Amino acid sequence: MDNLKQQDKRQTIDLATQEMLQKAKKENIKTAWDRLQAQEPQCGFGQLGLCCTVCNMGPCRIDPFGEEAQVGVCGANADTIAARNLARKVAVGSSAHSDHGRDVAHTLSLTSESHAHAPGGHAHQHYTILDAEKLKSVAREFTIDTNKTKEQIAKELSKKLLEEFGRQEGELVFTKRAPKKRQDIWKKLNITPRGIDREVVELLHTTTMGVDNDYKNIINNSMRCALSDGWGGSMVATEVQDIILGSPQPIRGKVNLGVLKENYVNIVVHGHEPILSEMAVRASKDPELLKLAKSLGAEGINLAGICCTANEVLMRHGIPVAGNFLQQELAIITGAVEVMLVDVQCIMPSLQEIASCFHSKLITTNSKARFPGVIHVEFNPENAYEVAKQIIRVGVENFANRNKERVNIPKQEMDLVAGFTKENTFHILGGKYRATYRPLNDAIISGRIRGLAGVVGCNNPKQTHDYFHTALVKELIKNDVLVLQTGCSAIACAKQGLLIPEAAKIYAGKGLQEICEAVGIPPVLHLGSCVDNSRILTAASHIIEEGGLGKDLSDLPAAGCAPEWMSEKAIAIGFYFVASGVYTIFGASPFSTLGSKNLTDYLTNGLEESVGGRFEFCDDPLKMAELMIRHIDKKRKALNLSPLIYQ
Ligand code: SF4
Ligand code: MSK
Repeated sequence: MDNLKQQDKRQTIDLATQEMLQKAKKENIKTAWDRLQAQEPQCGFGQLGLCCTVCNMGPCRIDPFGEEAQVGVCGANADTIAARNLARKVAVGSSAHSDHGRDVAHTLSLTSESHAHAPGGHAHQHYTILDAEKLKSVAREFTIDTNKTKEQIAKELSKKLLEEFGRQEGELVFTKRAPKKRQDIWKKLNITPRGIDREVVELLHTTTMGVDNDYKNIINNSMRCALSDGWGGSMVATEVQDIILGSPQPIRGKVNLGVLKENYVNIVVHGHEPILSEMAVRASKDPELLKLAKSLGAEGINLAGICCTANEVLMRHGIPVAGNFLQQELAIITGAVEVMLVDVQCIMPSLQEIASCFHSKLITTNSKARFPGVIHVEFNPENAYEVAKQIIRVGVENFANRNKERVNIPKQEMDLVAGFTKENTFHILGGKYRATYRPLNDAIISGRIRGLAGVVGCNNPKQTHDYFHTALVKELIKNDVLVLQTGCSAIACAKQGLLIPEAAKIYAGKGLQEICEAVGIPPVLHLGSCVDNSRILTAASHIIEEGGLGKDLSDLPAAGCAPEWMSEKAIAIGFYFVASGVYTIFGASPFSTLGSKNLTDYLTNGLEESVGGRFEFCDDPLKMAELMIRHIDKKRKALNLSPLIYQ
């Protein structure tokens, strides 16, 4: 374990964020950074994972210095308590992604039956099958005869996808995308995921009082649950969103709070599920609403996003991204947001209080995510366009209430290119007529590209906002590592100009630079939202299939990292990456396991022997880069690859 070291004491490296934090301070508005300060010192037992509230004989806590209580009332020791606490987080994280997947699969079902149509509405007011090719290719994986209409295929596919959630036996169909060797490892360890819901329920069951007391077994079951997310729920979400909303293509966009526009009605979409925000994009172009906006003195309607909903509408429509997780409050503090429309996940409970300091209206749309006293407009796929239009109308009408004296939109905005997928990235690398991973594999084999890194995850006010993402990624590309990103991490690096093709010349090593310049891609590829980490799994499987880089995902010269994570979903992602054979580093504080030396050792060392991947905890971005590069070089050596061309 590395020393946990905070390199940068600033709250954020992002100038727009700095400016808004000053405004917040001046106006006496509290943000996540202030609330963190108010919480300090945070609970030491919680940090070590040694507090248990599982049953009513507790709460129990283990003395970390070994002087007093070493077991809870029931006899559970530090290993059991810390492992159970962690497993519950894996279950929650997996359930969040997977429930998202279920909702999207349900929308596919409605689409196939024409229920997702507004009565009498125009085509753009409906969900339709926008990527028929992908529909057919996914349907074939489920052994569906594709010699039928799109709607018939969609109906059968949605049924089979929904059955994956309730499946009691067997294996999730998407696990067959993994290399054969990886599938065998899962079988040997009995961690091949069965049904998605089953894995979450079973894991939760094992963590209740008096069930599983073997920390290794708890971690193995946690891996099976997380695999049902990565190769199940998240993969369903990604694939079906591509089918009904269209597969992304590389697209230019803009990022940071400067995308909010002073003379426009600003509507900000925030959360994770793109089903409603897709309709918000369409409704923001509605002539009736545009006319109304103009009649109220606005030049138009400006839609922007926060967090992963932002990534979804960016990838498919080039809608600008106002910011990542820690900027959600700051977007409202600009004083220029008429409506913040939220769906589910990563929405700070503080938003309503902050919105109430301005004219801004917070609107919830999903019965799973309500806030007391907040306007709720329930959305479902059948009424999506109408709901989106209704919400945007609220925003347009609210424009008149904006206090212009209090508006302060930072100037910072940056260009980016997003919209890479496991399919199109390699069309690009292979050229129009060579849709193959061969050129990518050859670039790695020949030593132009050193390896691959997945850098993903959130922000956390415990760390200098955006610094860890960008310092790590700059160091990786400087060393010829091609970086794949999702989530708030991609937004962080985009704000620093790393997601434009020109970044290759400025920041990348010579080998990576040559590849990027030859095909016109940035050295950092934005693959989408958090559920789109599943794109990284399938891309990695295709690379193995292409040949020359080993037989299993753990053979690849590749590593993963979540430098500024905060969400339980990040833990689930980490578990499915590690269980898929990937060396994965987590920044910020470790998973609250340090109170159990055995458990921490198992996560950071023991797992490698069984699954080929393992966790690392480190709080220094340059050290993270060094560790990832060291791992990549170790894998290159094991594969007997050529030395790097330029080193
Ligand atoms: Fe305490 Fe055991 Fe109950 Fe946890 S399960 S609260 S350790 S008695
Ligand atoms: S939104 S899960 S803060 S990446 Fe996916 Fe960002 Fe983390 Fe939420």
